[in-house]
Amino acid sequence: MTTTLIRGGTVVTATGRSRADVLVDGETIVAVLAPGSVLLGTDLSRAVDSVIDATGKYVIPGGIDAHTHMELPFGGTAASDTFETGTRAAAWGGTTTIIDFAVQTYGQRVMDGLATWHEKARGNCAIDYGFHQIVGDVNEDSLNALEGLADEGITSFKMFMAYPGVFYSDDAQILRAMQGAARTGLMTMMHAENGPAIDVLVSQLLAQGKTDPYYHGVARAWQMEEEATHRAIMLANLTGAPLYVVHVSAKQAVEQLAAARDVGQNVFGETCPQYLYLSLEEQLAAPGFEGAKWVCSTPLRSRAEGHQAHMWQSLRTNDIQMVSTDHCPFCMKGQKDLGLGNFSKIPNGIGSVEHRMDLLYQGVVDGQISLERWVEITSTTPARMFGLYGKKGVIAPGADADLVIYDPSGHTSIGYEKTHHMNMDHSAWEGFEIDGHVDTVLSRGKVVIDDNQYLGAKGDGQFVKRGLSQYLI
Ligand code: DUC
Ligand code: ZN
Ligand code: ZN
Repeated sequence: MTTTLIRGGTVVTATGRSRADVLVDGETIVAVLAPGSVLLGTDLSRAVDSVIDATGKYVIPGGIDAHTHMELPFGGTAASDTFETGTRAAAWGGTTTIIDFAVQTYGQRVMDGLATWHEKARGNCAIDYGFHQIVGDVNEDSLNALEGLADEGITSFKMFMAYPGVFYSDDAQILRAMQGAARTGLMTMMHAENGPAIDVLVSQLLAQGKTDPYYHGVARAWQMEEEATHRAIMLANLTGAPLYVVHVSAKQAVEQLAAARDVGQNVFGETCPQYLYLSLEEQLAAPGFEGAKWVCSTPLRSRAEGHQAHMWQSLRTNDIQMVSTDHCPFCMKGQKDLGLGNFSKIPNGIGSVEHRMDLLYQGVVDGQISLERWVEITSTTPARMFGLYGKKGVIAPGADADLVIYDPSGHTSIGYEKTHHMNMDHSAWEGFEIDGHVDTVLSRGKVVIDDNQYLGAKGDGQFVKRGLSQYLI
């Protein structure tokens, strides 16, 4: 077993920061020590196999991106990152665990869909990974399958109120699945947009010749998100199921969640970097077909209406609990361009798995969130929300040595095709400058990124079985 001492850094957790040394034995953190690293008279730096100097840097628990879609079949194509390329890019950006979505397609059995996702990921990942289960066909058989999901280490499942004819579940299906969730303690995750109403608006816009990417945002109006969020909350309220709404982008949807939480309902919301930084006016409305780079659902919202500022505020007030990426990359050539002349055919998704930690750290620099809150919303809460806490999301003896050494004096220019590691021919983040840098990344004790080099290997990452959410009551 290799022993490593990370010396001289400032250890930052969700609850505070302090100068401390971190001792790693094999894959596990074994001690967090007062600086100086002397234990029972022994200078630890002489006793260990390797020493990493973290002087002037932050030592944080590895990021957990609880919402990714590697290789997701969507819109007649598939997300361009494989588990290999996507998890390697995640490691570059200081994320050491992803939770991807296994898909049950319409007519398929849940456990068959899950088996397919295991096959895609097994032996290919650079970092640890878990799965949520997408239930694309709620029927008697899939409801029964949900009962056995926790035994597989999958303690959350997602349904869609959008995408009729693909992933869509109607209210009756959602109600039945939530009844199961209330019984089993599985977390219900919801894509909350009113899909059937959106489809009417899409047809009307196309009939008027409004075919540019911008109209994707017009069709998927905030009212569609607010209404669906409210409906999901009410169905969860009726059944007693815990509810986690994914990729919240509209301030009105946040208000629905906040109101439910205020009266004691166990509901949660996740947002994504794109809803903090990007907008309908600046990105989706870009000239020509450029806006296709930012077609995702829920869509980017209007800055004039104040959604982005409200989202940062919600992170401060805990009306939104965490930030994932909804990483779902598509190349412009051969993928996004399927929607030339018809915005509804543009595959939905943005690639961000590599940039989440940096983009949120910039929020610290800009005074939007505290350093501790950065760690909380990118690592600790995801771990607690999805049954990983203890092993992940914390720097403490017994935890996996998933660690990031982050340099606040460093700099990262993100986004250009040649400077990121995601399998994309463009970047949604081109031109973003970050006042910080991911220097070193350890994944279960192994240094996988150091000094701008990738030192890991395909297959380093293991499937992680998750327990129930810590947020259940
Ligand atoms: N939204 C996206 O942007 N892509 C994949 C699926 C989704 O819900
Ligand atoms: Zn979704
Ligand atoms: Zn998603």
